Amino acid sequence: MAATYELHGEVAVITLANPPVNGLGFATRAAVADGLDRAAADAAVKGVVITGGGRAFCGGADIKEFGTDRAIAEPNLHTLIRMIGDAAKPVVAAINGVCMGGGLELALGCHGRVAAPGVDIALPEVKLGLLPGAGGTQRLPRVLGVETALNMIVTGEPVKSERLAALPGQKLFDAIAAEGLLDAACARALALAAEQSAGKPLPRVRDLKCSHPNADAYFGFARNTVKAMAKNFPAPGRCVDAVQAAVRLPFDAGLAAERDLFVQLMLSPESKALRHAFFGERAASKIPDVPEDTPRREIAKVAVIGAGTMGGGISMNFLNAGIPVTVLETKPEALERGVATIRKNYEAQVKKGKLKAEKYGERMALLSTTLEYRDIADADLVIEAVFEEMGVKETVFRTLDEVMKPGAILASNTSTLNVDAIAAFTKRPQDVLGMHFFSPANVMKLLEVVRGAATAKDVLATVMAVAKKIRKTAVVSGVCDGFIGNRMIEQYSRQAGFLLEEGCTPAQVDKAVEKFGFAMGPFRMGDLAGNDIGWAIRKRRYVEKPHMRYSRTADLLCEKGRYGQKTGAGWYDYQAGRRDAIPSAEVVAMIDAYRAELGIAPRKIPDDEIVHRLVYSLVNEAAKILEEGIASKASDIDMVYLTGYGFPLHRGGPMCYADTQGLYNVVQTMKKFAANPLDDATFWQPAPLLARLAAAGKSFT
Ligand code: T1G
Repeated sequence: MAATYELHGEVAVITLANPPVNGLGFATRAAVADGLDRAAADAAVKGVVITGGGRAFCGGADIKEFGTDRAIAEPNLHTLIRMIGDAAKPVVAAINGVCMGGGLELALGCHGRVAAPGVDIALPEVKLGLLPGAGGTQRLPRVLGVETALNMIVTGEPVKSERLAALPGQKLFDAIAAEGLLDAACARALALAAEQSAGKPLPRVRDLKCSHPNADAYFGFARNTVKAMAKNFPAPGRCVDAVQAAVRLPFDAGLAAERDLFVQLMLSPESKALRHAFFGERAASKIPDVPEDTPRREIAKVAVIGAGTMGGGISMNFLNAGIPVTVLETKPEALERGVATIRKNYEAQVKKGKLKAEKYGERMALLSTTLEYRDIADADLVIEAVFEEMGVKETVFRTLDEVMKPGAILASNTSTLNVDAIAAFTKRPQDVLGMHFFSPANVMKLLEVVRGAATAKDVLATVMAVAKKIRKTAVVSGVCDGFIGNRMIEQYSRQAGFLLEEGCTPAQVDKAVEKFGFAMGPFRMGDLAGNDIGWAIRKRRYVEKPHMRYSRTADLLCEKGRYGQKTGAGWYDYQAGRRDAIPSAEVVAMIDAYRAELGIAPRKIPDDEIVHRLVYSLVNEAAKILEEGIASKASDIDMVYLTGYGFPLHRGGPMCYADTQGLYNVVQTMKKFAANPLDDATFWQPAPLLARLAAAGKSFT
């Protein structure tokens, strides 16, 4: 049942019942409409209350229905809200838990609104690349004022109900009911019925005036502010247009203007990308063969082996979540250095006002250090973050196997080494897995959870739940060289090197990719992360994959000691203490000389070829990863790239972007790349899955 109907004295109470957040899907809308009809037909009913069952009043329109007939099937949200406003008897919303998007728009269509304190009130549509499409841009300004409403609509951020109720002159809430929300709402409905009997018309938000004393100046300012913050996203600007229409036009004309803007945004690639990312984030935590109710182990204490950059950052994630951490090192000075770095990071946040001093103290109080393995024996989860060399991992995991209590989860932060091999150093491979954090570990959202062949399901379920607690986007990867992200980035880096050989400069490649939307191009990224890291990995791969050709340009750079920002020079030059990447004549000359040595005549390479060779190299490798089962779904791969590699959110990730280009077109473009003798024809053979989907006119997602 998508909504229930029951009488509370002379008031009919309609309760939304579409768990988990009472999304206003077709069934729910139809059930509410039926309830309204029943109440209208029942002479004993004097008023109606609409409320939400479970933990939410309503989380908005049912996004899962978007793009299907059900989303617009009558009664659609507009019709339902109009039915409420036109009802002969008063309809009051009793607002609990969460009231967002279409849910708030439904409440705004009611004649009255009573909320519990602490309710999250929001119009978050902009986060999906949309705008409130059921009257929110026309009604919210009428009850909160233009500026407060526009700010909420453009940011999409929730505001607590009691804060809004305290705003002078607000007409959003008739009351805040700390207790007996339903009774208070029923009383309000009966009071409105009594006023109505005395000849007072039912109050409707649409009948309120909407104005601003300096409208043109204010909206001009708002438009400029929004343009600056929403570089690749059209929705915030359209939100300004819709709210301005509320000031300029009569209500129904404003509603029509809002509708037009909403439809434009719904069809935009940016909104499709954002909706894809919304569901992708939630889908990532679901592992096909691990049931949601798999029991989890309790993680009350964590140990981290290694107090280096990664170990320190990893520790901070748990301290931030209020989980005690013991950091183990082999030398006191390493511990001191590690703790000093954690302190410095927190102090910087306190200085910027991002962290309260007492919170900083609380977190540091949860941190302890030791040189003795016996001191971490009772930890529930231990994360190894030592030097990326299998011999060192072996020593650590053999020791952990000896020391750790039964049932402790043993995780490695390795970024490429074989997790099954690591698990084999222990007698408890079922308790071993990879937790690959991305640097800086206390900042980057992505966590690759690497599932070993023996990793137990409850260990996986536990780590996925811990990841949510430390606010990471966890994606499960199988075991292969580089897991998901780094295996794909290897092909991306190869293409970047080939582009230099064929005629590009580092700056040209970076500019093209940054124009596409990446936070940083491959060469600026290399200078930031350290070119020597890739150098070390390539040396290992030259041995393991002799057939795989790489451009020598990156090796030549490292042989000159140009590791990047940390050595003051990399692909770019850097001035002391500054991070600005200055194109380097020396590096361009080095590439020119190397190109001449290879006998390659440089050619002008267009930006779209640069972008497509880099992005489609990710897509082709990803299709193999998907087919091999290393990743279980395409959206997981997109989440890896959106949260760990700076892939532009408005493109939705490599797989989503390939789908918007059409897989047929992707394959045709790859054929052109395969025909380039200076490229890698073998690599550009479409992955079998990609070829099959393209031939069948299908998509990844
Ligand atoms: N539609 C469909 N499913 C939804 C949903 C929605 N609006 N909101 C959440 N879910 C699913 C979610 O996918 C997950 O599913 C489960 O509910 C729990 O979500 C006309 C057009 C409400 C604050 O943008 O912000 O109204 O993975 O894990 O942490 O103007 O969900 O379990 O299968 O996030 O407690 C506008 C989006 C829609 C709100 C709850 N509304 N949702 O957070 O749970 S567009 C939104 C949220 C609209 C109108 C327009 C959060 C939440 P599964 P969760 P949570």
